[in-house]
Amino acid sequence: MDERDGAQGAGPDGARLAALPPALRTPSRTLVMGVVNVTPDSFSDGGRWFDADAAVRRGLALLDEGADLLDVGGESTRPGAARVPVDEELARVLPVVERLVARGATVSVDTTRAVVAAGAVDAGAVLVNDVSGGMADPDMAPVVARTGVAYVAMHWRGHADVMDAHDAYDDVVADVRRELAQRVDALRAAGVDDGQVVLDPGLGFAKTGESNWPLLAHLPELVADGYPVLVGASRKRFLGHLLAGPDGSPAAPSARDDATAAVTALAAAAGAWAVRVHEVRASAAAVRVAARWREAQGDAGQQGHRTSRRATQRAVQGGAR
Ligand code: PMM
Repeated sequence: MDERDGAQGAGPDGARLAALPPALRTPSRTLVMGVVNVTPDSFSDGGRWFDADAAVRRGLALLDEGADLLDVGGESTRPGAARVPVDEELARVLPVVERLVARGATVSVDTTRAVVAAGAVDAGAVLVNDVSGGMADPDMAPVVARTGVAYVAMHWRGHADVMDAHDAYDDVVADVRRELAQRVDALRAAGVDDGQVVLDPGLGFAKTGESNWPLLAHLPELVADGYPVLVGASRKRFLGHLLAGPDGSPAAPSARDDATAAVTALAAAAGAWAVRVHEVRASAAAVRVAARWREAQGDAGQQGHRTSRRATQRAVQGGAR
């Protein structure tokens, strides 16, 4: 992606992600976004939090476990899933957003529809998490521009019912970065400010199996493009395959949480802005480990510098062996 003026995130008021509470704009560690799926059929936690009361309880429990923000979604993106009617999505999402905001949560809405995004922002959401990066609904970018909310543009090549057929890449890392840069151009053209944008490589979306690993391994390159980066590895199929049993059958979604936390630690060490996870506690610990790790790398660099200066002094004084 080209380095461009503003790519470091000066928003209209000079702040990156200005719609978010100050602590979440330029946090000292990777943030943990807890997933609140208000869907009967999400692949990883399908149906468990389907009614509004249960979803709100789940959101509050995730905050207790250390979530920094909550991502409320009413449409499953499970591979093969059919679309939910817009009225149904609105009815699922809006009451949950409103009630979690009323309880003090920082809320993101996971939707590809502009009308749902606009309704959720009216209900208090400060971030729109659009897995289509604006491709599914031409009205999305204008809503994001008008409201000034933070906006996650994820790498996407088609809805859940067809996405597995779009897993052809020459070089998955270069292709994803280029296609994300195209989304940023389209967002700019619609009046969205660079400072509103978070990018996401879209693990598992039009990426079956092996193409997810290079994206994780090359995360520092995406981070270096200058936008905050969100990583959503939680409970995904590629982790199920990694942890397959002796008969080759993938580990169940609920058995992928330890691997998810391992990805969180590595993504945080690579400089991700946030991770999106179903189980928060282990990831909340992992981001803290990674923050100290990165901090100590800085210290170690300085200590190494001091050590080598001492060695130089000894050498100058003739004491070096
Ligand atoms: N993955 C899912 C849903 N929303 N949003 C972003 N930004 N990134 C993701 O990787 C992502 C997402 C699918 O997981 P779910 O059905 O368990 O919520």
